Amino acid sequence: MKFIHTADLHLGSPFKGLTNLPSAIRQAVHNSIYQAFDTLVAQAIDLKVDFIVIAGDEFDNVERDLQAQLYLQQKFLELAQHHIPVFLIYGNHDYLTSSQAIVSYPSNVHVFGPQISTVTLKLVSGLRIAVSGFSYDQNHLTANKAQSYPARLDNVDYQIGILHGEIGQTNQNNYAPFSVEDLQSKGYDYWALGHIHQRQIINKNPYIVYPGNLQGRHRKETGAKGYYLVEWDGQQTNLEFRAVAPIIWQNQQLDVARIQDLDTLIKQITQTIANKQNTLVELTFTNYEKLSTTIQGLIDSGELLATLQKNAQSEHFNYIYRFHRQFTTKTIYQAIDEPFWKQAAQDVFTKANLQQHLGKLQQVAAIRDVYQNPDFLAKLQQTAIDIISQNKMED
Ligand SMILES: [Mn+2]
Repeated sequence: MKFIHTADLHLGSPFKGLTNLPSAIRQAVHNSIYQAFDTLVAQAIDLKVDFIVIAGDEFDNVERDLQAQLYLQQKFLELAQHHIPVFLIYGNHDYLTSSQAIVSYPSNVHVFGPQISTVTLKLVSGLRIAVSGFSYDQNHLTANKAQSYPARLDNVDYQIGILHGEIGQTNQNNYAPFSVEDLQSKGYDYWALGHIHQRQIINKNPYIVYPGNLQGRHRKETGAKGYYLVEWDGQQTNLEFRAVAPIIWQNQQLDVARIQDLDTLIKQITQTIANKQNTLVELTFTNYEKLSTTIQGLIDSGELLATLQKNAQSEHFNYIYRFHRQFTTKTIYQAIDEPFWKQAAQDVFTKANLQQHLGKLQQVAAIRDVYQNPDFLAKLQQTAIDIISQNKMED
């Protein structure tokens, strides 16, 4: 028995902030999710999987882009022609509302409603499969839904729980918070999770799995993206990650500490991103302060990046969409003029400023006590220093 576990397609993603890309690359990015799912469906048919599980956030937003809906309908029809069932839930991004205009899916697709329910399926091989799940009917679910899933059915060979959510405490987390123990206690054979876009196997016995999203959509969703092919041999469950995302977001680093001239820098940049295809690269220069000021000028002004971008190929591209300048914190810190910093700190962290900041809160004795503690000003200054040195020296 084998099935595909995927989640978080986010069809209809607007891909904000990519307006500066060359049009061919921008088009490729916009098509990428559809292309990734095309590949998934083609492989499902090729591999003759028994069914597909989609664990929420099929659509990027509640209104559900019509093109995305018709696309999914078409893909589900293709799967219907090959007798491949689909079990799906909706997540926090595409939760069910009464005002949605929704296209219908063919009968091979089972959509779970807002109440937790279980459906069974008998495979051609005779194996009996149960799938339990529910769809969001609101953006936030602070209740622990996992605990309300039914115990494993006795008369099935394999039971799967589909859940869109994240590990956390009830009422402290908005996405159907659960614990690993909650899931384990149900006795299911596999938990098909969605919501977290980073692929991860949380537990192996039974498998509790986030497949991650199918296609990265921005600079924080880096690396290969795809789905899990899950096989059960009657004893053991085995997982195989299959990358299908046509475009990869990647962070690359280049240490520029020893680079003294522009030719070397350009050569090393080119080498760093070589051998990559259809990759959007954020390139971080480490030890940035070691570069000469003239080279820094070319980077700071955006001229170097713009030039490299202009020369980038739009087919099989490895495109740098952003330079990130990373300074050695210690060095930059020493570079701040010491007397100047001290003067600034004295000017900012005064009793008068603090009192003004406190306002009416001064009337609360406990708060006033804290503020009047002589160590407090010093602590505040140190905190400011820490924050500045950790976060603010980066671009
Ligand atoms: Mn999502």
